[in-house]
Amino acid sequence: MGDNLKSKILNLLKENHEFISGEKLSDEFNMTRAGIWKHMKALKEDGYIIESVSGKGYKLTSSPDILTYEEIKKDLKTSKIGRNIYYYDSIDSTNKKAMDLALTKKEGTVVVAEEQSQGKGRLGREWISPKSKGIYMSIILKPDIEPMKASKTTLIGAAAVNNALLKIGIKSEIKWPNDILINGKKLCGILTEMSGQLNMVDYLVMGIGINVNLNKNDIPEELKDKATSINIEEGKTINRKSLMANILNELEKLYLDFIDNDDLSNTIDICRKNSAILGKKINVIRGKETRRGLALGISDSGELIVDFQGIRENIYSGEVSIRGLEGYI
Ligand code: BT5
Repeated sequence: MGDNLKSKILNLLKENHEFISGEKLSDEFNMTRAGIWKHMKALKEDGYIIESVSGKGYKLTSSPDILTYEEIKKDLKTSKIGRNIYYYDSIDSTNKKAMDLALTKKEGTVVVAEEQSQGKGRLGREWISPKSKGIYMSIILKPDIEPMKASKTTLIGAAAVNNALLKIGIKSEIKWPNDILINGKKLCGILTEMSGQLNMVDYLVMGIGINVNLNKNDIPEELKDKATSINIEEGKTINRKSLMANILNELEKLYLDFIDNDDLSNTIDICRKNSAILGKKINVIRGKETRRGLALGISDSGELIVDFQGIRENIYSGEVSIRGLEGYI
């Protein structure tokens, strides 16, 4: 209740560029002047700068760089993805939280955090998540599909990130199935987790981690040759709020194509056109086994087509890691 009122007050402050009197606010929300003052104090603690002048009232002069619904909704054009956001200043893992919430929350619910203490990569690996420098979010999806098809949603996520970056003039490459690279270094990773039965997915959680404004010092020594951020590559600070909203916008379009029309063609097209590995020699790592092959293409249903010494094989995502033979990718 308190939070709801706080966000209503915030909305009113955002809509008005002039001072609003304490009296008007207390009438509007049917609460005492002291009550209004308490909410203003809470907003200030969240990082909002609010001028208060006696006789004039309150005026919002600046908003913090945080990824709450209030802050991203201006740029959000979706109907369901991102319309319900759980925001955390700090959390262990947004994927873990989203998996816990998924059963009881609507499709499209997003969990986002400013930092993660136990950000997860695939296969028990770690995702470094320094505070307020990246976007760490998990989207709850409930597609009516078989578990075999679930890994395709990772490609939808990768295509959405690639498209959203292109919209702000940043060219990236997709390393099938779950990495986004700039200049051969990893900028974003996607981890899709699932809960389902033999023939039906109950829910999916698509976790997206993006290095946005990390500087060189934010990247641990052992990752320096394979990880990067938009800021490091482009030399400028990027607006995380609008990037997050744009990724959700792109994601919803591609996701609805997939579940409403069983159409993955736009996603596949983006993954092919912006691929970091097609035409290149790669190592395909499955468990302890590493095989060398040539990445030939991506099939219409999203598998990687690899030539292993003359024998073609379709590789399903989720079960392998891909390494380029030169450099990291
Ligand atoms: C991934 O795993 O790339 C999936 C990462 C998903 C992270 C998101 S953040 C929001 C959501 N909540 C979570 O808890 N997770 C998701 P994988 O392909 O296994 O890559 C992990 C490897 O990438 C690590 O072993 C490191 O080598 C490297 N790495 C770790 N942190 C990185 C970072 N911030 N940037 C680039 N590379 C990183």
